Order: sequence, then structure tokens, then C-alpha cells
Amino acid sequence: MQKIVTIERFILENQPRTAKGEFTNLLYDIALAAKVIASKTNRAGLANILGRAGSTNIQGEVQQKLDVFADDVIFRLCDHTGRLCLMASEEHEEVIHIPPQFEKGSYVLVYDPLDGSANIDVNVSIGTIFGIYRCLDHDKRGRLEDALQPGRDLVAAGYVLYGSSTMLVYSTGQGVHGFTLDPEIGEFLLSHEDIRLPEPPGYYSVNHAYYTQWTPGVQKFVRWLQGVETMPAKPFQLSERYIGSLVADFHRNLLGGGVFAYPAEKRKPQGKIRLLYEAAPLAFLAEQAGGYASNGSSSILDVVPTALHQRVPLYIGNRKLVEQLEAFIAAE
Ligand code: P6P
Repeated sequence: MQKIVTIERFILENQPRTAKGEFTNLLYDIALAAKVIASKTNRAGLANILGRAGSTNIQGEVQQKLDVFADDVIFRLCDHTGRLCLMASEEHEEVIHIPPQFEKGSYVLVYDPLDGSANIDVNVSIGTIFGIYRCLDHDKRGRLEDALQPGRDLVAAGYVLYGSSTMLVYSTGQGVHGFTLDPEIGEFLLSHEDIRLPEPPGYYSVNHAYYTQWTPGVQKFVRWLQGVETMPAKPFQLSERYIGSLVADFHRNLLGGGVFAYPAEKRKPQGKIRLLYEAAPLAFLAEQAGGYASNGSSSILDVVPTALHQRVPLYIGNRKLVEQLEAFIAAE
């Protein structure tokens, strides 16, 4: 019988020697939140949770009920555990302090509870993205500075993809590992150990509708991906796949090899993707899988956030593709 490895067993067997239970248990908490969110996501059309919650988030985006639900689940599963000193969520304008009655912990959790939520009503895969940092202040009160750390300082990052199956993919700096939820037993089971971006890459993902908004170097890069530009030689053919849900597009490129791009635009010079809880955690995973993530000129992991919800141009996936993008932009 094939060895059955639950995420709990894998975390325990692979936790850094120095890790205390706090970090390991925080990963359990996130896996539990993923199960709870998955249970609602898979029946969104039935549970009268479709459509607008009426409220809008700080991005001015109309909040879907599932957005609000996912954000609430993560907060309520993590606020009292004594493992965190602070949280930051895409759905909250300010940092989220741990309620005073609860013990503080050593870690910061940043997260996008449900990215791609515009896709909920059309039954397209959506996802949760998270990153974990160490608290900087030793009295663990948790301040904004604890959340504004560069991705290079992440101790863990991952995502949950609510798709044809529910997958949790994470890294603690020892490779990238994927777990698939078995809904019959309610366990995440190891299904993709040590994920590496394959060579040659198979895909590129970008929204061509914005082509006229891009700078010449980015336009040239996309024409190169298409084979229209023929220098430098590109001895492989790519397919274009773009689902408009970052976690789904990233996951496909992670498993099949490729590059995802949400470029800077003339009207949006910082692009659309958020640095803290979207680009940086995915950049951490990409590097752990042998790839690279850039803002167009340097590693996403080296960008020090100055605001919780700042955006960043994002080019992420196979290193050679992303470095070629940087070269085209540098030659603009
Ligand atoms: P566009 C979803 O709203 C999201 O933030 C990402 O999940 C996705 O990659 C991107 O926006 C899609 O944006 O402008 O191509 O529709």
C-alpha cells in the first residue's frame, strides 16, 4: 500500500530542527483554515453565498461573500492561538492586531484570503495566498513594521488552490511541496513532493488586452514568447494560458513550466498584483522551485514594502524567461 503522508506528518518530519511547536502548529492552523474555506468554496453556488456581500474592501472592490467568509475564517482560527504577533490581510486597510486578551506569538501572518474572487460566480478556480515572517519586536506587540518585511525574510509561504481538487502548496525554505485534499477523510495528503519548475517551460500567462499599455521592452518580450521576435533563439514552443486567477495561473506554470506576467502599465505603473501578500509569497515559492520573480529590474524578494497594499509589476516563473524580460526592459 502506498505510503500515506498527511500534511501534519510531513510538517512534523520536515520542520527545521530549531523549530518550536509554534511554527509547526501555525502551518496546521493554515491547513485547517484551507479545509474550512474549501468546504464553502466547493458549494458556493448552492449556499446562497454567491454574489456581492454589499461591502467593498479597501481596494474599492465589491466584496464577494466568500471573500468575507475566507478572511473571517483565517482570522478566527489564528487570532487566539498565541502563535502570532500580527496579521495583515488584503481585505483589511490596516494591520490586524491580536486581541489583547490573547497571548502573542513570534510570527506574522500576511494573506490574501481569496484571490481572484471575481471568478467565484463563474466557477473558475480561486485561491488563498499566505506568507509567514518572524516578529521583529521582541515584546511582540506587533507593529506595522513587522508586516513590512521583504520577501527575502519570509520563513514560509504558500497557497491554497480551490480548483478541480483543493491543493495546498507551501515551502519553509526546504523545497516546495504540494498536498491534495481528500474530502472523504478531510486530510491533505502529500501528492507533489519537491516541485521543481520543469525545463523547457510549457506556458506563458499574460492579459494581451493590455498590450498597448505596456512599455516597449515588455511588448517585445511578449512578441518573443510568441515567436514573433526571434532573437535570442528560443528552442521551444510555448502555449498561452491565462485564466485571470493568479493562484491558478501560477500553479499551472509551476507544474508545467512557464512565466506569468502582470506588467506595469502606462496608467498603472505599479501594475495590479500586491507585493506583500501576493507577489512576495509566490516569489519565495518560485525561487524554492528553481525559478525567479522580478519587478522588471530586480528580484521581488528584495523589494522592501513601504505600504501594506502596495502593488508591484510581476514577472514570475522559469528563471531564463524572467531574466530575458529584464534584458528586454533594460534595453528599452
Ligand atoms: P486582469 C484577480 O482579481 C487578480 O488580482 C489576479 O488573481 C489575476 O491574476 C489578475 O487580477 C487578473 O487581472 O486585469 O487580467 O483581469
